[in-house]
Amino acid sequence: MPDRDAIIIGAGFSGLYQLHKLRELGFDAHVIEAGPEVGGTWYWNRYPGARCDIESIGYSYSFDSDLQQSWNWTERYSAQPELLAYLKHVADRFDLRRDISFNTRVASMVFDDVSNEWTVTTDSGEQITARFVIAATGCLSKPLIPTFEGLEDFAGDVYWTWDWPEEGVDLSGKRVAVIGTGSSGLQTITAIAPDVGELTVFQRTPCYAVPAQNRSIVEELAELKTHYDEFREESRNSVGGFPCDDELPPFFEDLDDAGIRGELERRWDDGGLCYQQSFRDLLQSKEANDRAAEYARGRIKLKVHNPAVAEMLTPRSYPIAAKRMCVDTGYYEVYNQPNVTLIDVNDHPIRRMTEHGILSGDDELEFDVIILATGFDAMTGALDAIDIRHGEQTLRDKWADGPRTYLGLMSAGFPNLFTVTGPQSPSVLSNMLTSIEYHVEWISAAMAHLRDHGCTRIDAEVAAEDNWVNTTNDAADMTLLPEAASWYMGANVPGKRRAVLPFVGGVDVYKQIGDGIAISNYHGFDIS
Ligand code: FAD
Ligand code: N01
Repeated sequence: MPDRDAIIIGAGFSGLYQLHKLRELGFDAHVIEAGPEVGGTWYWNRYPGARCDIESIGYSYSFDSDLQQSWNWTERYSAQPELLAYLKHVADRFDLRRDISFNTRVASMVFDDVSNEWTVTTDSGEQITARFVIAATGCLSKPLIPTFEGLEDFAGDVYWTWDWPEEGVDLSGKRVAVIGTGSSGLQTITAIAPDVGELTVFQRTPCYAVPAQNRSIVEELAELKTHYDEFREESRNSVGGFPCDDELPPFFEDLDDAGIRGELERRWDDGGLCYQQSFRDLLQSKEANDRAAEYARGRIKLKVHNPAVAEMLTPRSYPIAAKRMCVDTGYYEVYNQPNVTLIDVNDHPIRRMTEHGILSGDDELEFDVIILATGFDAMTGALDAIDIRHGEQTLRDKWADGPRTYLGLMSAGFPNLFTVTGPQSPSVLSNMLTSIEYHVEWISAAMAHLRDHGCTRIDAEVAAEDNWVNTTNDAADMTLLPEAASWYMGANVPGKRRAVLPFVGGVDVYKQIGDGIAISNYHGFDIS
């Protein structure tokens, strides 16, 4: 008998719920977490200004009505301390900590065909056997550390957004450089701009940022809670895992020019990522996309006083929403401050770091602090970092030309290994909480199904996987996503094979497929 029914890797939103769910079903499960605390994303990303960009009432667990009713979100978009407090509360409320090993990293795991067990080895050399392993390792948990020459020569302080010092950093009056203008950079820049002495932002590609229109929801929360069940049901059956008036017509159908503009204006002013669902075919139709992009560019221009800076901040090289959109709370206005400078690294490349700062083009710029907000090896990075083996095959080798999965839940040839929000599932194209809960529940039901039928092994069939990979790639090719060098495509990681990593068909469609497969006795899975 294995030591455990299941080892779960990671104690973020996914791993915590997975542990709770398996316990509820009577499985003996244990979590291994590299960090010293629960929270995953919300433990590691403690940088100033970090907050979610899906509304808190949706970016939270739905599985327990009492939890949902008793927790009081204070803002439309919660800040990192509140999200971490929530995850700590969940861990305590459901007594999860006693089954979590902290400060422990899974280094390798190997599957035994005779016993149908995984042997999991940690970075301290400890070995644990388990019937199942559930990788709840996160889509955005493996940081991308660019190799800036001379970084070690820099005499000032270097901070990474994904591992910000817990005690905080006093940046007041300092000369600060920020590299990266994705969501993390944008939130950091906005939060620190009022305090720093001088701020220099190094931008490679401008983002499209919609206003958050963040606000206190203390007054409206009681009313929101009365509709929670309907709201969650709508979320599960929506395109993006969060209701956004999904029934909108495709571009041009029923809408004249004024109607199109009105729709864009309404969504922009309402704030948040629903802007990218202004038209159902915004990611398919170039014309629809151009209209939404042009409108966004116009709104950006209105916020920035200096036309040359406004132009630098205006994205033109890729379709809107083909890179993850950002949600801002005063980002563009930062560039109206006299102590803030924007540098386009395409015109002034970062040649190297020096003792005093950064050699930017031909100029050495002096800084006290450099902040790196350079992103993640998304979706496959955390799994690639583990040596996952079955016989002669490693998952890393199998995925060298791009991930191959069935439903983003399993990869053929690696039995009894499930991935929560794995590649080729909606994951990062959705409200992750909706997708996480769906996967945790699907995996748990599959494990119970095996147990109820006296089975000990489940694997994806190669033919089913090939079919799913082709379906997801074909669907992605019909979108504009491949036109952007984004992390959705793996394009931000040097040497990584470009492939659209998430499933683009929507949470609602994916759920119908996943439910259908489960009901049909796990069609496409080999169970014995
Ligand atoms: P994570 O939270 O990433 O947790 C994975 C855990 O696994 C980590 O704690 C990690 O230490 C651990 N781990 C990884 N490898 C190993 C190993 N080998 N051994 C042991 N432990 C390991 N999504 C949204 O939908 N809305 C948002 O607003 C949103 N905001 C975000 C903001 C930031 C700053 C970032 C980085 C991401 C954001 N995301 C958002 C995506 C976010 O990652 C998910 O919403 C969600 O938090 C993922 O939870 P998870 O448990 O799957 O993974
Ligand atoms: O990472 P990113 P992130 N020289 O990859 C630049 C979620 N999230 O951590 O675009 C110069 O988006 C890079 O440039 P380019 C969300 O899903 C959510 O910000 O590759 N620049 C880019 O500007 C998000 O999408 C929130 O040309 C370099 C930036 O660094 C995902 O996490 C908050 C460089 C990286 O941006 C990742 O976001 C935070 C180099 N060598 C994160 N290398 C919310 O708001 C990279 N860059 C909820």
